[in-house]
Amino acid sequence: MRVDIVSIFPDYFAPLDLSLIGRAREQGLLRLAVHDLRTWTRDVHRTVDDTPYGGGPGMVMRPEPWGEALDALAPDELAPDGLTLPRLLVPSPAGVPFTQAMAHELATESHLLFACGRYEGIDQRVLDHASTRLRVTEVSLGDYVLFGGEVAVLVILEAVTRLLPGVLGNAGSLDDESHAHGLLEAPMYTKPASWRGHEVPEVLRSGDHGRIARWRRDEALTRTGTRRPDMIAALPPEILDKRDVATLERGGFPLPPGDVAK
Ligand code: JAH
Repeated sequence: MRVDIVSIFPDYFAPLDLSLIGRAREQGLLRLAVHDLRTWTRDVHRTVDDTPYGGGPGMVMRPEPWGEALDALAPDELAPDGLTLPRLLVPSPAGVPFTQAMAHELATESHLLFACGRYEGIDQRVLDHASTRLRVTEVSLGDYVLFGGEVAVLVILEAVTRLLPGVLGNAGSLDDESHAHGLLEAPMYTKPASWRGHEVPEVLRSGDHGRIARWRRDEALTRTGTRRPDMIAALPPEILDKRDVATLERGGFPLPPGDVAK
């Protein structure tokens, strides 16, 4: 996968040299380049912002540098493979919610291009114009406001990169994790069995794999019911068996609408 990032603060992306993302880059699984938006300014002050039409506080990112940046990084001419037109992602509190499902979808793309806004955002015409050539998605990580899109890009890239073939050693760990099956995960423990007066639950030391699986399922259900009732309501009811229903009813959690499995 190829990834280009455009930002007025390229130093924010230093962590992408580290850890598993750094290794994915060294292995050639991820070809990542960070670009300074000011590369595409033409005035002596390398200005990227201006006052908003219609008035109001703050500044808006000028369209011209963004237009030139996107022209340079997503040229009109397709490469011979016909697959190099990138998907343009723009973090914004006004975007569509970023989810694990979207991370999986983005992990299938061959080229992602991230545009990091600052101030009150990017002139709307940049996205309107880009939409005539590229697939543009404004994406939100949650209902809060940051100084700019940089940290959101780090989050999105981490979620996507770990899904790329060859990046995670153990492929199995992707299947059971939270959000893979619509429930939060059961708590995890390691040695020692007793620590500062807190014990590892006996069932996990029993060696009885059936009991352990049932316990973990019940913990996942009750945790999700307590912390994320919205996720219980959104479960496909057919993934719940009779024992799941009994666990949810015991906890007083409402069942998702529809028929559960036998
Ligand atoms: C703030 C440009 N959903 C997280 C998020 C993403 C982007 C921004 N804020 C929050 C943001 C200012 C300018 C983007």
